[in-house]
Amino acid sequence: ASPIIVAIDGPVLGSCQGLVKIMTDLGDEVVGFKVGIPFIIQCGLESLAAARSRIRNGLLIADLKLADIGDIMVRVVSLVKDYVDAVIAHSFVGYKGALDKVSEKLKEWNIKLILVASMSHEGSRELYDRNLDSIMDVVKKANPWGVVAPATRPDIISLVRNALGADVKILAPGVGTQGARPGDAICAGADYEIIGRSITESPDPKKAVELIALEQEEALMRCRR
Ligand code: BMP
Repeated sequence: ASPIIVAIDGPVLGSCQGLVKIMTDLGDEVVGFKVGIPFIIQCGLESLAAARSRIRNGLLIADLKLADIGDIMVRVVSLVKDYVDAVIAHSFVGYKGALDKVSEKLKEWNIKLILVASMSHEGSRELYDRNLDSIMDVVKKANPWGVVAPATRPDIISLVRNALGADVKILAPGVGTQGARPGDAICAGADYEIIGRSITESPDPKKAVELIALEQEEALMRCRR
């Protein structure tokens, strides 16, 4: 499979049931799928449950962007824990009384924790990037399976990789619609590229994935030469 995680931020292929179809069609071509809040609100947990019961290959991530006190974040995750392999939380809430509780509970539930280390939009510089050292301290304490870092700013990906070492997965959004080129984030140290609209809104998502995968391979050949 190519190092792509497909972001699903709403009904796909024209409906909520499209999730099962796109996961079936692309399941062998990509590493996994990230389902966002717009999809969960619009399509409901039953759509997620349907996808989980039918599709078993690939990672299924609930992008809840949790940012609350620990007890409430745990309560939110308990609602999706039977349907997903991983959840995404913000790191700026800190460890004590927040991510400590999430981290502990997720271990018990065998669900992977992914923390936002930095974001792909311009405003991320205002808070996340300016405080990257403190953010990295929080991330290290929470000991997540993976972090999100921006494909739009590969220099930040390299800093995050250096700070966290090789064992933490780096998932990089911002490819395609937001302007980053396929493969550049991986060249900078990311493991996977999170890609949404340029796949889900393509008339032929499978073809879109094939073209992106090709571009990733070409970029890797250039940077690893
Ligand atoms: P798209 O490729 O359509 O721009 O989608 C990117 C996906 O990654 C969206 O689901 C968005 O919520 C997510 N994302 C992002 O774009 N930037 C971040 O910094 C963090 C994200 O999770």
